[in-house]
Amino acid sequence: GSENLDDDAATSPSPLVLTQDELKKIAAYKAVEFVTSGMVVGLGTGSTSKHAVDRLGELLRQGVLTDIVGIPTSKRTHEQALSLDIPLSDIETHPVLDLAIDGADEVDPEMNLVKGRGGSLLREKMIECASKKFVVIVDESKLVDYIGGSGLAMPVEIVPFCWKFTLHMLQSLFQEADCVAKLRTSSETGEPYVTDNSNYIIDLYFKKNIGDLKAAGDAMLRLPGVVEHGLFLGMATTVIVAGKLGVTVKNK
Ligand code: ABF
Repeated sequence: GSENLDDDAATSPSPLVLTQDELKKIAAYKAVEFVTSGMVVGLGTGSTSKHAVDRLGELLRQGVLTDIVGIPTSKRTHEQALSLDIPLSDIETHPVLDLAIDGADEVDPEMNLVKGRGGSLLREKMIECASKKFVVIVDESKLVDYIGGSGLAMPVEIVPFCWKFTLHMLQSLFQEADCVAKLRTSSETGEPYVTDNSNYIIDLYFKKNIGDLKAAGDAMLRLPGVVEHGLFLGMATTVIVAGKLGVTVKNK
């Protein structure tokens, strides 16, 4: 009843207990400390990156940072950055970025990543590959002992043409890892989820360790219907992890 709720409110939460979103914000703000005036900066996608883009907009508005060019990794981030008056461009105009900041779905001890549960992996990979530095921002829930260790999806962007064929090929590729492949659908409409590049996403679920990550990534790219996969290997130069005990910054 309401009395119990009132009791709870009186005893918790303690002001020192941070929510997951507050942890994301701490990691994001820390990453923006790496941005200096004049930089070309890759702007990530997702709820963690959103805080970084907000912070960048704030520092520009305050005049603390000047002459920043942002390169958004999704239409969503493009809209957000526009609303914050962050000057924007693309990798055709700026083929080399100084820094990119983005979230991740899994981070292993070697700083390999799974990305793409937010649906923007292709643009993220293109832009983050073009960046001299790639700062990954996560709360500690994203840390895994090995890639696939969260039991959650590894996303693969594919062309819509005969998607069931590509789904089947992906699942067969990883049969030794007991892979189940599923087409991502919109929770509202049940229709296939469509990426910013008008493609579909297959989410791969593994019951066993997938083993050699480089080999797995290369094998996926060899399948003709595959556009890009969510394994980001050897790309992160810094990982910022916000946890209940504080923030850690790990460099390559
Ligand atoms: C992007 O957003 C994606 O690569 C990743 O899938 C997702 C992480 O989202 P969040 O920060 O909301 O957990 O970084």
